[in-house]
Amino acid sequence: MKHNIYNQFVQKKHANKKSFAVLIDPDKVDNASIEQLVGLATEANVDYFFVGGSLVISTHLDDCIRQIKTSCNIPVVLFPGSPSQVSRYADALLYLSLISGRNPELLIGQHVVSVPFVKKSGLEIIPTGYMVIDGGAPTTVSYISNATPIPSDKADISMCTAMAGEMLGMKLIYMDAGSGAKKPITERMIEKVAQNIEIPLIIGGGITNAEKAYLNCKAGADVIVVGNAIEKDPMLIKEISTAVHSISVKV
Ligand code: 1GP
Repeated sequence: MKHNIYNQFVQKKHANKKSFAVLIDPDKVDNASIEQLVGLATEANVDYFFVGGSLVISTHLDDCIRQIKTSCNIPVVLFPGSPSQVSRYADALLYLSLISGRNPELLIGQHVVSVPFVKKSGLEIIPTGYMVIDGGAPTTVSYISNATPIPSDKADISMCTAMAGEMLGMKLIYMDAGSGAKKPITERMIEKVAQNIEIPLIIGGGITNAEKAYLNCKAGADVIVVGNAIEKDPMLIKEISTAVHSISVKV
């Protein structure tokens, strides 16, 4: 089934429908755990699987995605930490530009090198302004990106960064405290960013319970991404999904 993922993001935003994405790190799954995740996610009406990681060591990305695609209709969106994490079996690719950093390689350099391969993949490409926010401890993304994260209490910097990203043509903003962050992004920062951009806003990093996911949505997040907490307790999928989907009217 062909999905138009970006249109879905936009339409849901206009309808104030929140989405929940389960992040799968290919290094941390095998056939059995994918089967379990797919079963739980289907039952809980999860909106998307995001697949990727800041550093992926294993080489079974294609196989992971094919397994997901053959067992459910949940769209698979690539969230790549590097150009090597592109698979034509997915539905869409978040084409990330690290707009919070000042590392030209991650703003444009790697894109120039990878673009012929990305184009050939036939994937739906979604230009995404990626912003790393300080999560209280060095995370893989902060180390690998060699870029300073935005301080967690500097909501104005995040707001202006997201606004600049939108004006430069980004179609999505993804604010990430990093996988396993000790401190997830504050509602204050989310609110400030959400009130000043029109494009959909994805929030992830260190979200470990349904309440936090709910509060993030209330503050203006359109898509909530959870990876680590679900790896530890896959049963959280149902709780978080219910919380995210419980918000459907504008407040
Ligand atoms: C990380 O936003 C994602 O890039 C999700 O983070 O693994 O902490 O849920 P967690």
